[in-house]
Amino acid sequence: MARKLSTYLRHPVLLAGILLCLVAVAQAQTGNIDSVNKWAWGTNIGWINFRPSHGGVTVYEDHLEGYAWGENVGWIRLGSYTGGGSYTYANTTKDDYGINRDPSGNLSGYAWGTNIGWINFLPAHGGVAIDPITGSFTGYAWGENVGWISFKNSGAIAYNVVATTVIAVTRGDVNGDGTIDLLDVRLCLQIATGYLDGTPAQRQATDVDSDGDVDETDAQILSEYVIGMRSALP
Ligand SMILES: [Ca+2]
Ligand SMILES: [Ca+2]
Ligand SMILES: [Ca+2]
Repeated sequence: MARKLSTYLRHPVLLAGILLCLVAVAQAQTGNIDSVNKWAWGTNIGWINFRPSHGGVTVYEDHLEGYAWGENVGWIRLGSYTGGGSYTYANTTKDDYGINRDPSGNLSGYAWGTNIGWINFLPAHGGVAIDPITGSFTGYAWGENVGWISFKNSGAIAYNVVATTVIAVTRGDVNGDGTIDLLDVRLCLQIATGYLDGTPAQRQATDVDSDGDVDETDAQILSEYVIGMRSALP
């Protein structure tokens, strides 16, 4: 027999658990798109907000989840999955659709607009990517009923969709492309010297000696590893 809600409310541990769940749901809905740089532009449908109230898009390492809001077209869902972590959409049935992200940041797959149908993130003559370094979306998606949707413009009317906490990078792979090479050494040096800030995940990946900071020692260790003087990271 189901317990009454009042039973849970009298039990402080259960109540704390319920509250934690509610907080987790609220955070998941907010997503990880920047609170200012959250706008895409549809040629025929106007602004699309990737961090709307009561919604929000989350960029995970290999897929996207959540909802964007089109001012003229309503909710646009970036994927049918809601579990976070690692996931790849098949995009072969209406129950398993969404946007995938490859290790270089290129997107593919379909979003679904309640009022506008499928939106292809890897159309002919277009395509969308998320820069692994900056989290910036670039390029064009294609809505079957609404035409082009643009994610960045630096002209008179500047806009961009930018993810804030992008990628769970592995140690040493600073740009999150799946290999550890000289590009990562360069990024490590740029972060160590303060030329780049890096995202929290990148700073974590760059701290190869795991002492909590990013400095020349990390750059030295990483470069020794890349040129073969070390067989493993510490
Ligand atoms: Ca790399
Ligand atoms: Ca360090
Ligand atoms: Ca150090």
